[in-house]
Amino acid sequence: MAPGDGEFKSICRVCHGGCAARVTVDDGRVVKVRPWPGSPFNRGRMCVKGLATPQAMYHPDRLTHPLRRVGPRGAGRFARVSWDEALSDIAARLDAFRRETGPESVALGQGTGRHHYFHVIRFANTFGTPNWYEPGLANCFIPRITVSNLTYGGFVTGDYCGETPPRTILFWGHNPLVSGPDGKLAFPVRDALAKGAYGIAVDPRRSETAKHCGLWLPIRPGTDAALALAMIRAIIEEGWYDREFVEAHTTGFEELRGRVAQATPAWAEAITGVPAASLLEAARRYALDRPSILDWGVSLEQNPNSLQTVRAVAILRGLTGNLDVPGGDVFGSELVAAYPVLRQALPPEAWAKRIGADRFKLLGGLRAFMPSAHIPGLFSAMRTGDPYRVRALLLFGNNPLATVANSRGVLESLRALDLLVVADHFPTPTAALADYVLPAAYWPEIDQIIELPFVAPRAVFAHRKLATVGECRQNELILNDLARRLGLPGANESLTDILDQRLAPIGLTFDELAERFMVMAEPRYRCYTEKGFRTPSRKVELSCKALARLGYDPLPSYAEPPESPVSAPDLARDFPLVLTTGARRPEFFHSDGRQIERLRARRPDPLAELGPETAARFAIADGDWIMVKSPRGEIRLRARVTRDIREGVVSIDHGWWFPERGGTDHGVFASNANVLTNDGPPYDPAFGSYQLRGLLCAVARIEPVAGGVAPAHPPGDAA
Ligand SMILES: Nc1nc2c(c(=O)[nH]1)N[C@H]1C(S)=C(S)[C@@H](COP(=O)(O)OP(=O)(O)OC[C@H]3O[C@@H](n4cnc5c(=O)[nH]c(N)nc54)[C@H](O)[C@@H]3O)O[C@H]1N2
Ligand SMILES: Nc1nc2c(c(=O)[nH]1)N[C@H]1C(S)=C(S)[C@@H](COP(=O)(O)OP(=O)(O)OC[C@H]3O[C@@H](n4cnc5c(=O)[nH]c(N)nc54)[C@H](O)[C@@H]3O)O[C@H]1N2
Ligand code: SF4
Ligand SMILES: [Mo]
Repeated sequence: MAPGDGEFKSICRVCHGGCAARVTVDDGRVVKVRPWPGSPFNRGRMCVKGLATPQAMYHPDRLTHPLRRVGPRGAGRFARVSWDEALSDIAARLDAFRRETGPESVALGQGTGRHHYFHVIRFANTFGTPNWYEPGLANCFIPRITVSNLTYGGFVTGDYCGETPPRTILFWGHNPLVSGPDGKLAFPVRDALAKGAYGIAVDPRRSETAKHCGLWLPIRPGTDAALALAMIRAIIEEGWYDREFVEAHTTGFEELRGRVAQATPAWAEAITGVPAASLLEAARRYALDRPSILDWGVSLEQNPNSLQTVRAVAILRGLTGNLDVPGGDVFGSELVAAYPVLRQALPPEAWAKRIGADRFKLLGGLRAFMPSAHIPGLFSAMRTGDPYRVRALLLFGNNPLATVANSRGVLESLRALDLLVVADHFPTPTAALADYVLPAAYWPEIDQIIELPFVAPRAVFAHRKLATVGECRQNELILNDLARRLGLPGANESLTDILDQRLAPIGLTFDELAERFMVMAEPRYRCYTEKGFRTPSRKVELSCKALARLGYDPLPSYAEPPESPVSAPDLARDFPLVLTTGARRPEFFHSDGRQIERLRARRPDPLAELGPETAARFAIADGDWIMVKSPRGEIRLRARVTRDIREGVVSIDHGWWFPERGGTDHGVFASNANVLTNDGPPYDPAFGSYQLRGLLCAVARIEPVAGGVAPAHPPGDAA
């Protein structure tokens, strides 16, 4: 037995989740990952992705040492270098850019919220660049958080683990049995449904979650705000709202009532395709069969009316009093101190240079929850130099060639850079374009505290480094090393110093937390009865004054998606179907995991789901390879013909590339949903969100290859 061998408690972070796990280390290697039964969140269960952790960590493709580009950009030729060589050259070049074209010409990017999230912001602030991004700021989760803060003074989350079970759960554009996002794991949701909660799903697909629901509302993608407005109206006009709560704890009721006056069930049915009777039944149950959870997803944010869509849905909680009550939606918050992102280090003149901040005030302005750059604007600046040159991009856990809208535009942007640095676990298509590729640590290889502020009850766990693979390093340590070389403020603070600072409010050091593994807060309910809600009015803001002050509509409204059969009938002649992208799959996390054999074996091909009538119209059979085309491009996927989707809608997977394929782009343009999406305007006026769900498309069957045998990758691809 080597020192450090044994069995350890840890917490899986392949997704946002946070399943407590038992990790077996033998001879310095992680050999097994199993669930640990002591956490109320996963209760002794884990999913296939988490269980495949050892296969991912020791995969032959895993990046294990730093690489420097030796051929032309994109040729995919790299040479091994030491960490010192890589980081000293990167630091020298960043320093030169800072002096020549200003710190704002250096951008940082990261993928969806992972352990290093705040450290990337810390680095950007201390380096002096306002230009960092994360896909969620405009299109995922931050609109929900911001709207919750504005409407009821904090983010709320379903009380799945409390003593009072919910009676009704309204799942809106959300499939938590698969996605279990943001710290709320699939398992307690599954248990609540199994114990008899009545589920309602608003989803164009009868998703895994919808299959466990009593009522499915098969909505036309992109029209959620119309449905929500009509539900608001029904709840008000039928008298289903909580009168006492509304009178005592809300403002703007009469204005809201006026705003939704025309939003009849028939009006909403014509727009959304949801039968009026189902809409009324959903509204009645959610309002009256209490306590109710409203569990909402990313679909509400992937459209250019995200602010008002999220607002319309958020208001339902306020009208029905399902807020801060046992078995309803309760407040999450941080148990520990905020990560020291050193926001004050960013000079005021840099704030003004943040790309998009002048237009999208809740994305990049001073009132934004986590001020960041607008991704389409930033990528456009890389390729056009407008409003100024962005010359360098440092990426930590982001594969924009696969996951950012308008993949072809992203390629052009990345090619135009003077310096691209990519820290990742695997050689992705994005990494193939880099000047430096840095090997990042996997979750059992890092020290961190894993906080779950958006679960009930709130929890914090310690993550201990249990193994090291090759020369892989934790992202925070890479950034700290660069910060030291550049002489940035805070560079001498170690990661342990930071973790100890954060844990001070609960009176523990990182080592002490690691001993205990997990600390959980007592649940609290109805705090508003003492101090009111944490909004300026101390009430739930049905009409939101803060929005009005920023120049946005204080009341929710519906806007037809810009590319739809209604708003673009001419285009719809050539592209007659409605496209939605990115419904999550259990095996993969976005673009991750395609090289892990046991995951890929379960889902070998990218899928396009469509209904039997729609398929028949285009002579498509289940299992055929098809072309899905939008005004931006075309990709190939395998058809799944199913009754579990609204007719006239095509739902496609996102994040696809083919690690097994030759070439340097690994077929990232063959089946990638973002070849079809658009990152151009219109944008949501507050968040800068753009349409990923509710576009137009056409489909056609592709001739099967000889013998009808499924090709290893989509047919007809030149690469
Ligand atoms: N069309 C369409 N596009 C979408 C979406 C959609 O629904 N439709 N969803 C969007 C949403 S909501 C999001 S959040 C984004 C996600 O977009 P991304 O975050 O870019 O997606 P991932 O593929 O999860 O992560 C990118 C890379 O991070 C690497 N990685 C994982 N963990 C670590 C780590 O700890 N350190 C480092 N250095 N690297 C790591 C992975 O190997 C992977 O290559 O995609 C967006 N794109
Ligand atoms: N396994 C796995 N888990 C994940 C991820 C992953 O890639 N893989 N990604 C993580 C991330 S970053 C995120 S943001 C979350 C997202 O997780 P969720 O919020 O659950 O979102 P999705 O699964 O993308 O979509 C949920 C449902 O919305 C439906 N839908 C599509 N378009 C519309 C629409 O216009 N309106 C409505 N009402 N419904 C629509 C889809 O059919 C789908 O069933 O998942 C997280 N968890
Ligand atoms: S649900 Fe998420 S945290 Fe849990 S095992 Fe799966 S990947 Fe890991
Ligand atoms: Mo996301």
